[in-house]
Amino acid sequence: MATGKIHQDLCNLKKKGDSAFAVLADPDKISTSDMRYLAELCNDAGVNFLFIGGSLLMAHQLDASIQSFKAESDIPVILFPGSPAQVTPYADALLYLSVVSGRNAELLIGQHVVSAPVVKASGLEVISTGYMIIDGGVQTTVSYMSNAMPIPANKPEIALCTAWAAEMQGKHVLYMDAGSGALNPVSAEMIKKVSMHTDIPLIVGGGIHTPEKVYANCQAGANIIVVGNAIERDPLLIRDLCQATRQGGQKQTA
Ligand code: 1GP
Repeated sequence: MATGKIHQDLCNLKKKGDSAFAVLADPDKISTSDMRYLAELCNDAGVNFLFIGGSLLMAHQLDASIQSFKAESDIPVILFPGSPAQVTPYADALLYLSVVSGRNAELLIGQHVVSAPVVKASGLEVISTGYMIIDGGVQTTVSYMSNAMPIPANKPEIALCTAWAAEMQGKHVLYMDAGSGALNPVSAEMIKKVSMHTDIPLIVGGGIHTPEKVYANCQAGANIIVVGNAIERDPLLIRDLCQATRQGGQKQTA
């Protein structure tokens, strides 16, 4: 399948050993007017991507949130959907997630079949994603909603074999997620193991709060760092997290 510009950008990050920063916005938690403010902060800090979506959305303002953001920013908007109902043509790309860490057939292929006509018609760039939920020390929404066991945090070899399987199945990217609000983010050791031995871009998120952890993850080989909760609590953190990503990515390249 032909891939698009955003996927190419991610492949370039992997090739160069570099990192980029993504803010995760949950449209249930941010008002559409605050999305404009968030866009300004992202522009000023040099954020690379906006991820948008949630395991469970109740407020029906996904389209309006994306439109508000796009009114102020050219940063690409990537859907990170918790369900097929979160596919909308207002975004630029879709992380087409298969929960490869679980054994729930619905999240491996079932919901993809159901949503295929909508995804096809959307015109979105589709980025096929091997999504790996890693135990973050607490039951997260994604872990509960996926009805599947996460990969144990202290088993990097299971993470690597899962990543290999996803890569050999032809997934475009890998996403290791400790889940939003995780107590323990994915360890640098696990990131390094997966990154060193795979050739597709690696996205890492869940429970990341500090520039130090961002920097360590970039050095370990993460190509995109995703932060949601910490930025909801303190939007001004975006600048420091972005800077840590640039510094960590350069270090990875060196
Ligand atoms: C969750 O990776 C994201 O899917 C972000 O997690 O909200 O904990 O930053 P946080």
